[in-house]
Amino acid sequence: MALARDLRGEEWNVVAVIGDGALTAGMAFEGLNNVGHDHRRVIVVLNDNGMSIAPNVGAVSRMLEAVRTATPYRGAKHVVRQVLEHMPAGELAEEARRRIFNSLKALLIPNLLFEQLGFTYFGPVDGHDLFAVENVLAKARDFRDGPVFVHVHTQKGHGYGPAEDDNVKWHGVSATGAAKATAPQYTAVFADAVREILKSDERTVAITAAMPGGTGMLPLFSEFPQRVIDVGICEQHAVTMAAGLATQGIVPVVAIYSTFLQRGFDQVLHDVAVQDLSFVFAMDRAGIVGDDGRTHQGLYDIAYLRPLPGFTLMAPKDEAELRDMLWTAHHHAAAQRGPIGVRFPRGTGFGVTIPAAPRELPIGVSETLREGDDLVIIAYGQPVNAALEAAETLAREGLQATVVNARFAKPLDAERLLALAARTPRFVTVEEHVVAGGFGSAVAELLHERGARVELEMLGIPDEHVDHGAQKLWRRHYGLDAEGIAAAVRGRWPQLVRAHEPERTAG
Ligand SMILES: Cc1ncc(C[n+]2csc(CCOP(=O)(O)OP(=O)(O)O)c2C)c(N)n1
Repeated sequence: MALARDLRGEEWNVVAVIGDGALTAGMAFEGLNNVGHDHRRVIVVLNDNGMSIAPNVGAVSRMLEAVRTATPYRGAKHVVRQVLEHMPAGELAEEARRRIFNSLKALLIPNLLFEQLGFTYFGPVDGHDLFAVENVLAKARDFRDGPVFVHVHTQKGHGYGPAEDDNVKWHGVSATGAAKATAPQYTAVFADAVREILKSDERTVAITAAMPGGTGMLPLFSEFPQRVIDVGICEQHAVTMAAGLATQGIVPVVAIYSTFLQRGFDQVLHDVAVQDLSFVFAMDRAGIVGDDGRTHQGLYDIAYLRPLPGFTLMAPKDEAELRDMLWTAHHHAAAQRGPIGVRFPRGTGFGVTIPAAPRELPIGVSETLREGDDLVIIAYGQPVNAALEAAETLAREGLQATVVNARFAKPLDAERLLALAARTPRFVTVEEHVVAGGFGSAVAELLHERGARVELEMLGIPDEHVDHGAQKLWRRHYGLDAEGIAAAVRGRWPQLVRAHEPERTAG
């Protein structure tokens, strides 16, 4: 925006506000680097509360913490000036003065990083002191010589008791009135499965990018202090760092939400897949995420991972299968068979029994849950249960569906699907993902490639963005619940429904 302003020769201010957590991302530094180099008038306000969602991590965070406790910048500058005033005058002395000034500043003020990047540093200022903030912002506004960095200290949750007491929990809150959970959260099952894996294999390292709580991994940090790592909000680095570990025979389990892994796509491609490294990607919040809204929808991961050679992709039908899939993924990666991803949804499981020990699942093999001769419903991951329910509804209307839990989007269970295609050439695919490039697409590609003639109905998210809203409502809206799947079948093959309509008694 500032560049556009300058190209047009206009005069206005551009203010970028960033959190200290967000500042751990590489892109933030790419921006600072560019603006600092151009000496462009931009005001960057750092809202520094020492917290990401959880306590912030990293060397920059440590540097910012040092600023909190250091001599205030203005005071330090004053001390430096006083020292210099006692130096003799003259040209040589002027150069010495400049050098001494810079060295002393560097010694006294830890945040010279921003100054070295070409910014003039204002602060730190108490963000809860309105007058102080107004004052420093006015100075930043009127400053004419290049970019300005305004460092504001705040307290996360300030002024609201519950949030001050537990600022991690209160980072974000859901709508009130949510139903009491009757089954475990997928996230909790995931964390237990990771614990099981960390215990079973010392070569395993689990990595999160600033989501220790969100991924459920928080308790694992104290249990495995060396092998559970938070790298900050930098998914790209998380992936490439894990790639480095994998080159040394370590088995990384990288837990990143589906939507955030998008940030690390090129790293997944170049630093993992191209290098033939073996890896576990655990993609939480895959599918419709509900209250988190448009930016957090996990609707693209199949499409962006499926084309990468060597990748294996799985999705569990319930929480017990999630645990088996992580176990399977770990074995696969530990045996150096390439990168493997497991996507699982936000929210609670189905309350199924979790067996005593995890099982290793055969790669690329589906599970048939129900047999019927009229059509085949193949679901991937979370919608499997809805597909089963739809099949039962349809059965009451006299229409018999086979229901397949696909388990794998790559490799597909080609043998089974082609056998079904030959027997029952009416397929419905169901996934909580965009239809373009997703699981249904994979099935369509397979059928086309093998010359199988099948009438194919692909259910998923159409070509539009999905906004904030309860998962249940969106599933209904897109016809991804049992009712929607049954309706899609009736709509696509009305002749099947008619064929089974109860005969009317004449007369
Ligand atoms: C790319 C990406 N990774 C992770 C997250 C999850 N996340 C949301 S807010 C947040 C913490 C942000 O901390 P900070 O920038 O310091 O802002 P604050 O909430 O403290 O104001 C994280 C990690 C995200 N939104 N985007």
